[in-house]
Amino acid sequence: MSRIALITGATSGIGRATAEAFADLDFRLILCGRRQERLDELQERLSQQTAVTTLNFDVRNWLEVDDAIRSLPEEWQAIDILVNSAGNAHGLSPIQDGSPQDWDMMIDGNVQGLLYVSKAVMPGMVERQRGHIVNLSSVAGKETYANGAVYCASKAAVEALSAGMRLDLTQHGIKVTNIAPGAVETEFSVVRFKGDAERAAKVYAGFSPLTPEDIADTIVYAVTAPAHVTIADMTILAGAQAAATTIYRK
Ligand code: 8X3
Repeated sequence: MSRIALITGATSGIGRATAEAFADLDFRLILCGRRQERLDELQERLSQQTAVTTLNFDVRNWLEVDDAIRSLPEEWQAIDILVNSAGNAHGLSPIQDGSPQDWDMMIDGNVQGLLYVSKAVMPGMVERQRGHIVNLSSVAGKETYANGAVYCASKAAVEALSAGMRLDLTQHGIKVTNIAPGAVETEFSVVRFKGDAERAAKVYAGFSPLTPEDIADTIVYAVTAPAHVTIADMTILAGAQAAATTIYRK
């Protein structure tokens, strides 16, 4: 039987591209998100290639997460791969001007959310003594940049969680991969700038940013590596990008 993959944040960006790439590999897919129409559209499309089911829940709410994952029919329960792709940035400003609501969304979504979904999936993986968890961190988890303290802190937490999970789960046959993308053109900056598409477009102006498919390729590489190989950590930058905020634009 083909492997079962649960992907959070599957309705857009890296999550959606990963769902598409996994469908090409015939993985059975549990697509998770909060925008039902997009989940339905994706399910309809990818069902032509593989078995697909969807779950609609907010990763920030433990009861919703736990209920949703418990509600999976028996044949979907043995999750082999978890891709923690749900995450967001909200605001880009000096910390003294930051909004506590924005901070909550980043800490709750990027850190708590990743923990909650993992908590719902890890015990089954431990019981089966196999599994693979892929956490979407960021170059922002490796280096802190001005005006991004809380986003960077949330991704630094993802880095620590990936390392900690690997320490605790390797002995149970579970691999943990940390993926740290640089500048990927998705809805990321539109969300960060609260719908200001013009400001978002400037982030990716004058160079070729990464695409969600570029990152999905690296995730595929990690999850299809032979059993004796763990891809622990990958940082993927755009070709014109030397560091988080050092981008050579034309
Ligand atoms: C997104 C990368 O550098 O734009 O995680 O914050 S960055």
